[in-house]
Amino acid sequence: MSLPGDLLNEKVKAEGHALGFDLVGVCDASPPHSLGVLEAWVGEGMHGEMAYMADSLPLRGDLNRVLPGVRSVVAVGLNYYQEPVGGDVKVARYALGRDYHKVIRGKLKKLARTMVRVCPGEKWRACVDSAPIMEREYANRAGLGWFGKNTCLINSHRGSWFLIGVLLTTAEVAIDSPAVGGCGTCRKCIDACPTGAIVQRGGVWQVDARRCISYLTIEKRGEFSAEEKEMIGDWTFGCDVCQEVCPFNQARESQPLRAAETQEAEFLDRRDFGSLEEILVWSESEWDERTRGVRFAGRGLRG
Ligand code: B12
Repeated sequence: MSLPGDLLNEKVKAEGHALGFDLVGVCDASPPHSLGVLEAWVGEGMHGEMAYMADSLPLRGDLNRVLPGVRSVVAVGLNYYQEPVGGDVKVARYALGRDYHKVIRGKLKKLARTMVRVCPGEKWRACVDSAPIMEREYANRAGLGWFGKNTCLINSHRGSWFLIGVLLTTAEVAIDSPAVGGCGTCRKCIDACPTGAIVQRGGVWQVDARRCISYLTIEKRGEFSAEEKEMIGDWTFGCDVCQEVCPFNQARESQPLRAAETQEAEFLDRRDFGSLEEILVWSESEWDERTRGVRFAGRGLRG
């Protein structure tokens, strides 16, 4: 027999926090409200060459496709903030350590195993970017944060330096309130973005991936045009500019959780080289050996 929904909510939060998640919340599994925003974004071609974003569109409207009978969504957030220490090659903070997909999925699977014991007969499925799920919307509905103008999910106390994972379940877990907040008149991220990638469409702020340094350095295949090279500057994997300038990410005495260093040892900077020149003399096997499992190594030595 399963526990009542409110006790399940308490249990999943306690277990989630014990596993190291900084944020845990629950929402219902009804279809996403913002599918139209995604459709318009893809319709305008803002996804660039990320064909998976267009191909998976028809699947994103119903979580039953991912877990038949799903009733609740547990959303988790894991802080990855750190000051880079390992070298002078510019890598976005989320990619300095072990691949977050592996780290979060590992913890979510542990959480799922515990919850199966608590409510036998119910199903739990861990997802981190791996399934066609609008993670930011469900995380918003579960109370983790609200949509900033840079499109990142921002938690009023913690800012936006957290990664998201979700655990779908057929169990009926009591839900939390959606996060509310907003950027007000602030437009620091829009003005600071070196490539003008943050644009407004129909009153909603979006990132035109084709101009986003993160997309250009991680997702885009093939050669860069001269304009793209100029846009990328000295970033080698991802970009943090729109988060670095965000007021919600500035440490303050009254907000000790903003830009607090991550407690996740697996995320710590694993670059063991100083400069790009050093890497360029490595062999493929040396690269594989020295960057195994590290997120920024995703594009390989040539990348
Ligand atoms: C494709 C993708 C990218 C693309 C496109 C980014 C983008 N903004 O769309 C690229 C490669 C550029 C990218 C970059 C980055 N990404 Co990315 N990315 C994704 C992915 C796979 C899908 C995002 C998506 O659906 N985009 C389509 C657009 C239309 O959706 P959206 O921007 O989320 O917009 C929503 C809001 O605008 C919302 N909305 C706006 N107003 C309102 C109001 C209400 C009431 C509601 C309900 C909704 C709503 O509606 C839209 C649809 O839901 C997600 C993982 C996932 N499965 O969701 C990770 C994800 C969004 N990325 C993440 C990260 C960390 C990054 C980077 C910071 C990495 C880096 N340092 O380089 C950058 C940040 C760039 C930026 N400012 O977005 C995290 C974000 C965590 C967070 N706190 O928000 C995610 C969630 C991955 C994860 N599992 O943690 N990413």
